[in-house]
Formats: sequence, structure tokens, C-alpha cells
Amino acid sequence: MSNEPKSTSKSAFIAIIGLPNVGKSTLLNALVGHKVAIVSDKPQTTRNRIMGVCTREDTQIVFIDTPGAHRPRTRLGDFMIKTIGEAVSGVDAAVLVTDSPRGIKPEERNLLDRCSKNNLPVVLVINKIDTHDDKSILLGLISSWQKEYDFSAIVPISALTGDGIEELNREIFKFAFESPHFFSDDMVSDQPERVISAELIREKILLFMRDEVPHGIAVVVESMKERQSGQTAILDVEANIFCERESHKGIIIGKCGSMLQKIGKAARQEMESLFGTKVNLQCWVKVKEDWRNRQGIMGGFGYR
Ligand SMILES: Nc1nc2c(ncn2[C@@H]2O[C@H](COP(=O)(O)OP(=O)(O)OP(=O)(O)O)[C@@H](O)[C@H]2O)c(=O)[nH]1
Ligand SMILES: [Mg+2]
Repeated sequence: MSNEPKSTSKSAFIAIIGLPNVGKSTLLNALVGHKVAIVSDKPQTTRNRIMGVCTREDTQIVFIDTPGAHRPRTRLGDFMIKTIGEAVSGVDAAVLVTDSPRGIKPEERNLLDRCSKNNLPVVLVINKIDTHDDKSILLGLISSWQKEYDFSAIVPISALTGDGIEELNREIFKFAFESPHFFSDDMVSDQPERVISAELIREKILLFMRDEVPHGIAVVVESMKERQSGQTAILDVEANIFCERESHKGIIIGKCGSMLQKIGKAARQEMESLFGTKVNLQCWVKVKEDWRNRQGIMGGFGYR
């Protein structure tokens, strides 16, 4: 596929911002039509800026998923918040995702302030409409948000069921302006396979573990090598799972290795369907005490 400028080609960069757990990454995946970002029911799942690309005919939209806006308590948290600021200052428009009938949070107002300082048009997305049947709740929400910003549009959606996604896409595609495409038209994400694989392992840890254990996890894929075994191609993947304490290591490995096996199996199955090949996944668990406050180690884990 070509990314040569076409005479009518258009594009736009759009940041997806909001509080943790409101469904930003689920929305990114729905907009792109592929799973490019991991999702979990735990807040602060996304740690890095993640790009997803959607190209339709002459128009390419580059979405930038961001970590949830929160008050940071670690250096990793500082890094995540900085990532949001950088994303907002480098895009053509933002999608602010909110999720439920609660008061507007200070972090959401801060995000709108940043957008305002950058003169950014903002589309407000009210997500998870599948969770409330009472439509009057939605009307109340819309009217309280309208007082906060001159939104380009307010679109209620369910990122999970796909309800409202096409309407949202129509609003987003309006931001595209004449410009070359920045990525090839068949590309859906800027993330290398190693990063995607590490993120899938982290997603399964978030899925199966609770309390503070999953928040202190980083996953690094050390090697990915393809080999032929008879007629079958096998992708050998070696990954290190880093946790913050010796006691967490025991929890992740589980009784007789049962938890690590469960995590590895789920991650491997998803890698196999993503890469279309058999995968042999080996995971090791290691301790790096308090790594979320150690800049050098964080950089080695990809948070730089
Ligand atoms: N019912 C319902 N659940 C949703 C919807 N969208 C997302 N979720 C769920 O909300 C949780 C959080 O989703 P994520 O996409 O990880 O949220 P996020 O905003 O990216 O979270 P962070 O990366 O932590 O900031 C997951 O359990 C999703 O399955 C939706 O439309 N309806
Ligand atoms: Mg996310």
C-alpha cells in the first residue's frame, strides 16, 4: 500500500483523553476496528501513548490513546500524566471520554483547560450508555457538560457494543484537512510486535490479579524468533514479568506455577490469533523493587 500524497488526501490527529477506566482504549479499538490497545477493568491500564490508525478512502485519522488522567503518586504516574500533556499539544482535536452519571471531576476540568489553551476542538463522548436504561440520566449529563466547554459535538456511545461509533466517526472525520497520509493505508498501529506481545501479557495479569499486584507489573519481551518445526512455523517468545516485591512474585507464579501458566496460556492464545502462527511463550518473573519510582529502570521498560 502506498502512503504517497494523493491529490485529495486528508488527515487528522485526534487525542483520546479522559479519567482512568472510562473506556478510552476500548473506544480506540472500536474506532480502528482492531485490538491495538489492551483493556481492563482496573484503572490506569494504559501507560503509554498508543497510536491507532483508521484510513477510509482518501482520509486517514490517527488516534492517540492516552493514560487516564489521575493524581500521580509515583514517577511512573508522572510519566503517564506527561504523556497526556504531550498528546494534547500535538493534535488537531480531542475526544474527551466520560462514562457515568457522576459529577464532573477536577481532572476532567484540567483536561478541558489544556484543550482550551491549545485551542483544540473537543468532541465529548459519553460512553457506556449500555449500562443505563433511563434516558433522562443522559439528558441531565449532556446539559451539565454543555456548561463546561463549547464542544464540537456530544455523542453518547457504547464502545463495547458499537452503539454510536459511526456517528462519532462522522464527527471525527470532519476534522480532517488536506494533507498527506502519515502512515501506509493498511497500518492500524505504530506499536512493534514485541510491545504488543508484552502488553497482551500485562493485560492477562490485569485480568487475573487483584489489589496492588497488577499495578506494579511491567512486562518486557526479550526475544521473538520464528523457527520451522516440520511443516509448522513456531514463534518463540521470551518475556520477563517484573514485579515490585518478592511476595508479589509468589502470587504471580501461583501454586505449583498455576497462575503463571494461566496468564501464559491466555496471552499465547491471543498472540496466536493476532500473528496467525503457533506461539511458544516462555515467561519469567523477576523482582525490581520500587521500579515505578526508579527512572533508569522505567526507561528500560519502555516508559521514557
Ligand atoms: N459496559 C460497558 N463497559 C465498557 C464500555 N467501554 C469500556 N468498558 C469497560 O470499562 C473498563 C475500562 O475500559 P478501558 O478501555 O481499559 O478504559 P480506559 O479509559 O482505557 O482505562 P485506562 O487505560 O486505565 O485509563 C473495561 O472493563 C471495559 O470492558 C462500554 O461501552 N460499556
Ligand atoms: Mg486505556
